[in-house]
Amino acid sequence: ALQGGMLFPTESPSREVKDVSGLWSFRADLSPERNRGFEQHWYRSPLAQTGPVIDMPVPSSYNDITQDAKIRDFIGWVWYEKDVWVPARWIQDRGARIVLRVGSAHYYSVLWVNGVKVTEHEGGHLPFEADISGVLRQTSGNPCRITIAVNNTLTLETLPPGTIQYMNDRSRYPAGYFVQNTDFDFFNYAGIHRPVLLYTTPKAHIDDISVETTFSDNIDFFYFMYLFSLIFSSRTHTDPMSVKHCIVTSLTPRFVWQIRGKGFDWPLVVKDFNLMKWMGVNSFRTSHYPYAEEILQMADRHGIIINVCVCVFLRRSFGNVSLAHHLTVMEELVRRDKNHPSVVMWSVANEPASEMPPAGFYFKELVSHTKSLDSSRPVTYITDSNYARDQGAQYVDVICVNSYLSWYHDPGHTELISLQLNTQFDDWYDKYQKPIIQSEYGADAVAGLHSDPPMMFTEEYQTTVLQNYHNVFDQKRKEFVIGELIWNFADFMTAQTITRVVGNKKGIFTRQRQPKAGALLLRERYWRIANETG
Ligand code: GCB
Repeated sequence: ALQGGMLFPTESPSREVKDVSGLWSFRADLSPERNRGFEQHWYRSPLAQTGPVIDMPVPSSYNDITQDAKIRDFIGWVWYEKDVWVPARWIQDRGARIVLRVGSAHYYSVLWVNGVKVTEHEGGHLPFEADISGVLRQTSGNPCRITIAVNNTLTLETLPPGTIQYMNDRSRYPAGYFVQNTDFDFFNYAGIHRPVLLYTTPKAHIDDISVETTFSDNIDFFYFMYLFSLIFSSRTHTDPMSVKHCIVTSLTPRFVWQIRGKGFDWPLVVKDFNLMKWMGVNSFRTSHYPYAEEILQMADRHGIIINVCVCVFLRRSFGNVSLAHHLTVMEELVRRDKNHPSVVMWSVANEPASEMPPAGFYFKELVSHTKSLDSSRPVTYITDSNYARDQGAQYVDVICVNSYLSWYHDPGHTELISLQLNTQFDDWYDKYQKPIIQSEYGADAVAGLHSDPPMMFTEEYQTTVLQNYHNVFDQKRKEFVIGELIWNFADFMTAQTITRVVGNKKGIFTRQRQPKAGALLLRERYWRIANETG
């Protein structure tokens, strides 16, 4: 189990926070083995002394910052460095603890301060930190030099997993040529994605707290009511809009924008919350990885509920190594997010290969471990497996199903959605008698592309798919369907493949956050449901 807490750094009379984000020096290690930085100890001296450096903003993905496709598609170690001034009183005050904290960096990170290694961390979306008081007091250096090496390589042991494939056919590929294969559908943005902070606490300090939320209402027998009641009782600024009898109407914001990739960006976060409120959305799913804590804080304040996800696409790895790492990631996630009233359910995976035999044991362990970390919230994972072959649904509290009827199956045949979706829901419910959320559904639409009768990739086709799903939701939510989450809030970047036209276009907003016809359809629907259910 993890040692200690991971409280969000907040200023107080006894704690100071210094944000050292901004412009950092940067170099990608383009050497064939990608290991020159470690061989030549790039952390020992200023980075500019061991080779050329470029400016790199933090927080931001590095991929889209330059004009160089080698940087966009880089796989391996990149090196970041910044000189920062540590207030003299922090260093002099022996009762002060000085901590260096990285909100997140994708995927594997090593940290040095003045050439001394202070920590390393595996995992792309959760914070890590190191007490650097000792190093700062021993190495007299001020300004102090922070060096962070970040490696985005994904393997079968990482979450999300991936594989590195060497291309050995010398008639087609140069020596040493390799590619990163992944099974997930978003661009593998990399770099330092969330703020880098220095903060102090007194030596004797509170390291962790646990807030227990209680119910303020007689809400118990439906799961969706349970979901909502958590917010009701524990928010300090309660939104007067009553949501307790309504279904989860929702979407998946990605907080990924142009240029900065996955880099945390306040204007984007506030814009996306404004768009969600404009639409009447009452929840969202952090679909494929944990989002920044600032986003959870926004959700707490605005009364939007979240289902937090830890990882994606366990398509191939069901080994013991990945289970052990997966349990650790759940510990890090629950430690970080347990006190957010907006977090109403833990999701341990997205579209795993849950029909494979090892999946039964894997999900049994994963779900029970998560429940042992937090017994107050339901646990789920998102499945796209066949109900009859799925091995893990028996362990979850809510069944979350993704389906793309008339898209990946029966393309063009929206008239089949009603029959197939009814069958999908009845199959799952008859087998498990558990509440069901449609956790993804949708269709790609290139904004501005039109056709009537509708054709795939037009705005009309997207709205027709949504409308057909909604007709079924409206019947089934009287029974056991407790939520609908459209895929996706906004278009987003993916790897280059023949099925993606500069990214995934299933957004109801473009990447620039302009609405397609589907956004207006959903806006009308969500407000109508909110009004009907009071
Ligand atoms: C899914 C995945 C999501 C994809 C989506 C799609 O089921 O969870 O990552 O982007 O389908 O559009 O194919």
